[in-house]
Amino acid sequence: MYESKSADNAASQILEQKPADIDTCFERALKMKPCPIGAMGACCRICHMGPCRLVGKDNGREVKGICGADVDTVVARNVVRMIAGGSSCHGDHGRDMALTLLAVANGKARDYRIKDIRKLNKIASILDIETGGRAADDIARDVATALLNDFGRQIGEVNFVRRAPAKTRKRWEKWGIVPRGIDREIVEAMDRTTMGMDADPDSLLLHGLRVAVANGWGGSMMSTEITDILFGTPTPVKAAASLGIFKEDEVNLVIHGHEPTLAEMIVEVVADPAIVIYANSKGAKGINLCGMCCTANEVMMRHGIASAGGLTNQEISLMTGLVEAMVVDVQCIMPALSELSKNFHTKFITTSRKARILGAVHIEFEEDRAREIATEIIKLAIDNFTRRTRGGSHITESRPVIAGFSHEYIEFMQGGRYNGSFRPLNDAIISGRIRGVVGLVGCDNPRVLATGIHKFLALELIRNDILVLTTGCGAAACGNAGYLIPEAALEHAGPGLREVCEAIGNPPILHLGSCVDNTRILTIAAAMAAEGGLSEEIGGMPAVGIAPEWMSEKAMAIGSYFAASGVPVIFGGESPVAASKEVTRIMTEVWYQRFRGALRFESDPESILSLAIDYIDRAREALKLRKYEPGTFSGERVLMDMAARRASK
Ligand code: CUV
Ligand code: SF4
Repeated sequence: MYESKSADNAASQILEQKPADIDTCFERALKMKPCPIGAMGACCRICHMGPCRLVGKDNGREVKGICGADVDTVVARNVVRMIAGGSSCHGDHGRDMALTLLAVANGKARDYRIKDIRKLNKIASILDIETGGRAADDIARDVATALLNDFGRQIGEVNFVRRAPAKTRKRWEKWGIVPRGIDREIVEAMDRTTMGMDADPDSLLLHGLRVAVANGWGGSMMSTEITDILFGTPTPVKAAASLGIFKEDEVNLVIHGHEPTLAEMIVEVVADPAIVIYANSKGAKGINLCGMCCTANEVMMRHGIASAGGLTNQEISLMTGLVEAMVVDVQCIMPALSELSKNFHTKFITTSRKARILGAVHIEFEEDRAREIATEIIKLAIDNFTRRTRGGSHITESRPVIAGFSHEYIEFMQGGRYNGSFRPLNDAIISGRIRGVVGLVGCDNPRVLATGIHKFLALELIRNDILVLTTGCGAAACGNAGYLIPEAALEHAGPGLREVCEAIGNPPILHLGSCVDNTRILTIAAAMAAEGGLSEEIGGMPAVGIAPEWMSEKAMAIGSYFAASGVPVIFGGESPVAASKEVTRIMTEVWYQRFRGALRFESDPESILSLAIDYIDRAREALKLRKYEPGTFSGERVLMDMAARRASK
């Protein structure tokens, strides 16, 4: 039996002191044996003739479901439903952001105002919305309306698909996966995977990709862009990360979940001198606002709010005994928090109608009363300060973090406001200083040494001169490990990557934000293709996605949109398609031929690393780039476009 624990230092210290009668996901992971049939994708419970378990042989023939569905069909349907589930989650997140933008534009959410007019104009111009001489609210109303139409559109194309490189779009057109409307594709996924519908694994999986593209270039991307418009496009900011961020003499308020709308208002209200005086009146020195999971990423990127970590730290944070209140909205919130909080003085507060948990205090968020609700929540936390019973976890270590690498800033840092471009990055890849780029993203997971595989891969990748872009709980894992600072480049990066980082002053691992902000990586990849000198499409770039500890359906959606966009993606853990050789082959090989991307599963961390490096080196070779050798680069910075490079061959 494996021992389930966390590779996060502070987390393991707290777990070691844990009273025996308290369970966390780590203990539950040890006790809960995964069903091996479900784990490999071979369980179908789509209709009530089943559930059918498609394992073993029957008189030498493959076992079929009662309806006759074979294992390939069942495995494919299960994956497509996962993609649909994850896409719904991030799609609804995008929809909520668009509705907030609309409410702000219509004066129905008066506590908010549009912070980034530049970005508003940029998005408006992508959507062909007139900006000249118009009031920001009018532009915002049109932008919100245009993006909201992406959900219910029946025919046509999701708007942001046009941001993908032309060659990438051609592949989508050829294989019929250009998404029409976000909701339509998800409904069709549910339809096709119902009993008696699509039984052809390839056809099913192609639709899975269509849903995923609607998520990546639709729901998730609009979420990122609108969040920037409303709350500001991130620029680098210093923050702290660790379970040691809680303060014994202050009110500790944790904001956990995903949508930053309420969190932004809480950030604003905790800075109000009147509320600080109120906290003082209860004997607290101040209010210490802390983030958890992707809400943490959102407010860290924009305000430098400290993060307590990712998925597996959520319960442990309460076990410090220092949390006056944890307020949650949607996504990745363990229902366990409600019961766990009863062991401490902690108030556990749910705020979304979509995510209610029994035993929680429910204060429903309404955007037209945002300030009032934020104030109510903060006061509840302050009033709870005097009820604190425990002395605290006495963990004080915390790591400095530099976050805030929006795609706009990454462009800016390579040459300034007027000369910003992706030329230097492309050149660094061409010259061999940077071997390639990896998006190291996704959840942390108690089924493995939690955050441990993220940490291992992060260091190994930068040692190999691979620039790492990170989001979500991967970013939290790297942050808590102390890897998100420029000094990490000096200490761990290979010579070429170090040189680039030193010239620009950036860390070798860039924190790009929350899970929806994986779309920033799409935007960067599209910009790299447009810049020239590498691939003309996203496919063929020396770039790989890795989600080594994934657990969420959202991860499956994200992995699939990267695969469809042309990025080979490697997921850790046991393969949820292991039961079907055919589905595995389609996702690994057929997708690679058609889209130059793939989604594959590999549980061994060393193998994940070598697979990733292999994809990168093969892409370099196919692009006829200099063979990567550590410490040797082509002397001068080459400034050639695709045509010039072709001519010189
Ligand atoms: Ni959507 S999806 S555990 S918090 S990255 Fe974090 Fe980010 Fe996975 Fe969830
Ligand atoms: Fe069994 Fe077919 Fe029903 Fe699935 S759809 S549960 S395989 S009978």
